[in-house]
Amino acid sequence: MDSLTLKRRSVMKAMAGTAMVTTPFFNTTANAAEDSGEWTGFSICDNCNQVPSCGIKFTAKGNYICGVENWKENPRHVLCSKGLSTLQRLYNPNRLLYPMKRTNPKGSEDPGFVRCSWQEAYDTIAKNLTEIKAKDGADAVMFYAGDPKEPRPPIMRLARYFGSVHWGSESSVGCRAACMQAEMLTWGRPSQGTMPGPKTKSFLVLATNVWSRPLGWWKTLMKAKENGCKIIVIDTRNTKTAQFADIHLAPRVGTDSALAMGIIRVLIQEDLYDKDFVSKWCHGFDELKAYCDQFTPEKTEEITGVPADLIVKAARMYAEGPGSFALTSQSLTHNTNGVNNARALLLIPCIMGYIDVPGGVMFPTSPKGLQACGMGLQPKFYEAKWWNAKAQKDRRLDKDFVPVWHDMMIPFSPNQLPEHVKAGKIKAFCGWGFNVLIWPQPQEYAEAIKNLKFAFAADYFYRKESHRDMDLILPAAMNFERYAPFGSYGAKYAVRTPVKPQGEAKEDWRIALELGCILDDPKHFFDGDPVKACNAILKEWGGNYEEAAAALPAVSNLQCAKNEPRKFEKGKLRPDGQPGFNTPSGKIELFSTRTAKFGFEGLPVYKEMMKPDARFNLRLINGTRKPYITHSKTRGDTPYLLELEPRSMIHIHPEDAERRGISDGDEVLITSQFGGPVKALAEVSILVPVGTVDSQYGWRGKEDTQQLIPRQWDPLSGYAPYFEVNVEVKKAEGASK
Ligand SMILES: Nc1nc2c(c(=O)[nH]1)N[C@H]1C(S)=C(S)[C@@H](COP(=O)(O)OP(=O)(O)OC[C@H]3O[C@@H](n4cnc5c(=O)[nH]c(N)nc54)[C@H](O)[C@@H]3O)O[C@H]1N2
Ligand SMILES: Nc1nc2c(c(=O)[nH]1)N[C@H]1C(S)=C(S)[C@@H](COP(=O)(O)OP(=O)(O)OC[C@H]3O[C@@H](n4cnc5c(=O)[nH]c(N)nc54)[C@H](O)[C@@H]3O)O[C@H]1N2
Ligand code: SF4
Ligand SMILES: [Mo]
Repeated sequence: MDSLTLKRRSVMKAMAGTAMVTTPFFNTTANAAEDSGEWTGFSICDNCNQVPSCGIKFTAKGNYICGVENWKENPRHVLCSKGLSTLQRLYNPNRLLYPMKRTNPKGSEDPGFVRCSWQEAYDTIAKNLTEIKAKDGADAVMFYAGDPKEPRPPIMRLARYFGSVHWGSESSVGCRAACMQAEMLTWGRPSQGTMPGPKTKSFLVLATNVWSRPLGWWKTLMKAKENGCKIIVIDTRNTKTAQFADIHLAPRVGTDSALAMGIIRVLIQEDLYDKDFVSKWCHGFDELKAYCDQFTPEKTEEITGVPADLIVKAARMYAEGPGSFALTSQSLTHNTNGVNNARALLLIPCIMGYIDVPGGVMFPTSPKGLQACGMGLQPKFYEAKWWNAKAQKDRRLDKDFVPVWHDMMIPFSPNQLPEHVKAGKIKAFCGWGFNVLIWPQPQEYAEAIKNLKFAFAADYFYRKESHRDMDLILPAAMNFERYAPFGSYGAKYAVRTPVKPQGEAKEDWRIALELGCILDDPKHFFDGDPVKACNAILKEWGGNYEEAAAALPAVSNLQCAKNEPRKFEKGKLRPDGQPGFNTPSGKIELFSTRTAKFGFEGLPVYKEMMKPDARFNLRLINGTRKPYITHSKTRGDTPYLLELEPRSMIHIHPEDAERRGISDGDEVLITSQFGGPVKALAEVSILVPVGTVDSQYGWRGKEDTQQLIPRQWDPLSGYAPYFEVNVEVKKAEGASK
């Protein structure tokens, strides 16, 4: 018997009978679960996944959760429609509850999935991955997580110990990480801005949709306005936030770099910027000044569509600051000049010197090394050093595709998966929450999955378009059924008291850790126990899962340095302790030495978007957020949300609708140069400006708008132009209301 088989056996033995972990502090819950008494529990919502997750308090009878409400001690505690309806998802009869294996050859319309045991599933995975590693090397196995952010830390650890550098996630396909990249290029760390406080005089909302934020976001904004803070919204559409703003600048999609340069020019010409801060702490001001000179208010109006006088007015208003901003968006980066568009806007608070000052953009202090869960949670846990070492970096397949991204980010860009599979460089795929509809031209990614030697995915549901050609599908436990990860809110953390998973579902952390125990040393994987893994992370910051559970409903604290302004002066923003910022020049980079090093422009320059023509004459924003939709997920999983919007809808301006003979509620066909026609219902609305339509991505079949998007990329991030393409919209033949 080989050592792999031995390890597998011992793990399976240890797992036998562990339907529920029996750590002592769970006894009350576990007993309650058995005797069907009523009890109160706590969990974290994972439905919109991008925000720090909201806390949920629930009432259960035995193992059955019968009600959810706001967990008011949690820093995020106002549940939205999606959070409140997670119970419908939990008890959806279509849930995937058992491991499934295919019985028909790949490519068959019916894959013939049948139930199998976890033992068989793990054996199959171990056998295939070990064989591929022996023959083609560990890098031929790709590890991936889609939008779900919670499972990522142990998957990264699994990839690292398996030895594959090919870890990719939705953040490296196309989410907020390209904005993060813009932030890092500018001041050397991620910062999506600081919500306005008592000292904030002006606040820029950068392409952030109120419907994408937790409800508390809107309340903070309303309060700031009441306190006299001026709100400037830069958003192509006439959103709720835009209507409430003091000034709404509505640039055409993808023209934000021109708008930013126009604003910067006013600030420089009128001597409103912070000269002292710029000369001491910024790199590249002269280049910026020379470049922005061409963006006169009139020229900027011509490019962006924003009236010249409004540009001047907004610049002056922001100069009244201290001012801050919110860049929680993904939208700015979803075009072929995306990172530059985001970077250019970030330079506005920089030249105003609003950086790390009260009322401005305060970089928060967090427990040392704490990162967003989606980026791995803790460098020590996912072993950042290993990922960043040259030996690993050099092997990554995205090195030539996106050199700047490759240089600075840990997840590799998986957007060339079809090419890598064709070239025989990727042979196997291990996915958690995998959805082909995330990509433009999804059929090419589905084809790539089909052509792999081996693929599995863990999910809540069986998704035909993504899973049909996989070898195995594993049932993932939902948020109410899992311990890991804890909710993380700066220096505070919140733990969960889960119910027992339905069927044979397992939490993602457990699946990744158990696979680690089988493929590597169980000691590296906390014997497969998610709570032990959380404790290894929390220990670094003085936290502990059991103690935090005993303190519920209160949330607990982690060790964290006190925040103070102007940390850059005291060497607190750089790993070497020197004053300045963590960029190659040590300063805020108005001109990026990093992008220049790779042959790109150092300044965040303006570039023209794809041109409309006589036929394809409406710009499509393919995927803006709505309060009751999350990506592709909420459509079939949650009947309540589906009831609110049962079909793909597009917004079209009344003038554009009239010109095309389209009335509210008509069925329309959308076509682009790259695909279609795709069906949707029209909602005639001034939410969108003339010349622009918006849609929801994530609908399936004839409503799948991803067919309209080409596989073209922003060379800095590798992101697709989801929001750049021009389309034709016409009334469907015989369409009626
Ligand atoms: N309800 C809900 N909330 C969510 C999600 C969800 O699916 N549903 N998803 C979560 C995730 S993963 C993410 S990444 C975030 C995304 O969060 P956001 O980026 O805030 O959401 P979007 O609605 O895509 O875009 C924000 C705004 O950008 C504007 N916009 C589009 N293109 C441009 C442009 O070129 N320039 C300017 N200035 N404005 C532009 C749009 O009009 C829109 O109002 O939301 C998170 N929250
Ligand atoms: N056209 C267009 N494309 C886009 C975007 C856009 O705005 N427009 N937005 C981009 C952005 S910002 C994002 S974040 C992505 C969305 O990223 P996707 O990965 O496409 O997100 P989802 O549709 O939520 O699908 C995720 C899958 O994960 C499963 N799942 C959910 N939670 C869990 C979990 O905890 N564990 C496991 N194992 N599975 C789970 C769901 O059932 C679903 O099958 O799309 C990107 N693509
Ligand atoms: S905003 Fe809504 S969906 Fe997002 S975490 Fe909070 S309750 Fe869940
Ligand atoms: Mo996202």
